[in-house]
Order: sequence, then structure tokens, then C-alpha cells
Amino acid sequence: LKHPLSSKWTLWYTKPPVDSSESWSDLLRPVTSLDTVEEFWAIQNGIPKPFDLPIKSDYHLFRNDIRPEWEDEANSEGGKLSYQFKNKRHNIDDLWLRTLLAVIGETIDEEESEINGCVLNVRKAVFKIALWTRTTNLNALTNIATKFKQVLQLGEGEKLEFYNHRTSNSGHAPPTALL
Ligand code: M7G
Repeated sequence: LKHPLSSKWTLWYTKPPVDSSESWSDLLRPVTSLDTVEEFWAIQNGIPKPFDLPIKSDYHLFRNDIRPEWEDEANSEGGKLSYQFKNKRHNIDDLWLRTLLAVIGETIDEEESEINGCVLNVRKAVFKIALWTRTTNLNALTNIATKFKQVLQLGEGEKLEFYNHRTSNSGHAPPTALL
């Protein structure tokens, strides 16, 4: 017996560049797709955990055939709700798993979900976990941020950064909102 998820999801991996000639699109690859709970656990148990990934790598889990890129039409009008932290205080493996389960379980926004996917960035000294949303609707984002903070077990005063893809893909723009 298999337990179906409400969407199909594809896991993508961005590998760290070996040299500067490699572009974003050379480094980004789909790994596998899943649409049941059992497939999710088989994949989760078979791939490296975030803490074991090399610096400059990313995991991306995206709904249906949405590519984990600003350019995809499902993402182009949206943005990302991002949490950045040093691993000292938090267990990245646990926070990423909690994020994945909330996304595939659709527990953050249930009907007509605004969530296209989630991304883990492993960077020098920091990790980032983000939800990518379909729109930049502040009402929807505020609700999503409240739930996402519970998933990440953040304290009362802690904020998430929202970046509109329109502005963030044109350089290192500051966040559009703190939620
Ligand atoms: P990042 O991985 O989002 O964050 O972007 P970082 O600054 O913490 O590393 C790093 C770089 O990857 C960007 O400046 C772009 O060159 C490239 N890149 C990242 N994303 C998400 C995209 C994308 O969606 N489309 C394209 N074309 N390039 C991207």
C-alpha cells in the first residue's frame, strides 16, 4: 500500500562549481521525482543530509514540473521566504526535514497552495532554508510566515526575510519585507 501525496515533487541538486567556467544551469540537475510518502522516505534515507553536503551546494524540492528558477513562469511573479542561520544554534538536518515534511504534507497553506517549493543553500558559515511562493501577496505571505516559523521552531521575535524574485535576481537587493 502506498500513500499518495497531493502533488508530484521533484528533488533537484546544485553541485558546487569546480571552476568559474561552470554556469548556474550547468550545476543544477533534477535527481528524482516522488508522489508517495514511501518514496519520500526512501529518497530521504538514501541521500546525504544537509550537514554532510559541500559548501555551495543546494537542494531544491519543487512541485510538478516547476523548475527551481526565477525564470519559471510559476515563480516569476513570486518570491522566497527565507531563514538564514549559523548551524551552531540549530540542527540543520532536522530543520530541513521538518520543512520538507511541511511542504509535501501541505500543512503550511492547505488549499490552492502558494508554495511552489523549498530550497536549502549550504554556504560558507551559513545555511539558508526558503519557501518559494507563487505570488507576493502580503496577506498570504504573512500566514505562510507564521506557520513556517512554527515549522522552524523560531522564537516570538524572530523574523523571516521575504525576497521578491523580480528584485533579487538583479543583484544583492535587500529583503522586500520582514515577516
Ligand atoms: P543563490 O544560490 O540564490 O544565493 O544565488 P547565494 O547568493 O547565497 O549563493 C547565487 C547565484 O546563483 C545567483 O547570483 C545567480 O547567478 C545564480 N542563480 C540562483 N538562482 C536561484 C537562480 C535562478 O533562479 N536563475 C538563474 N538564472 N540563476 C540563478
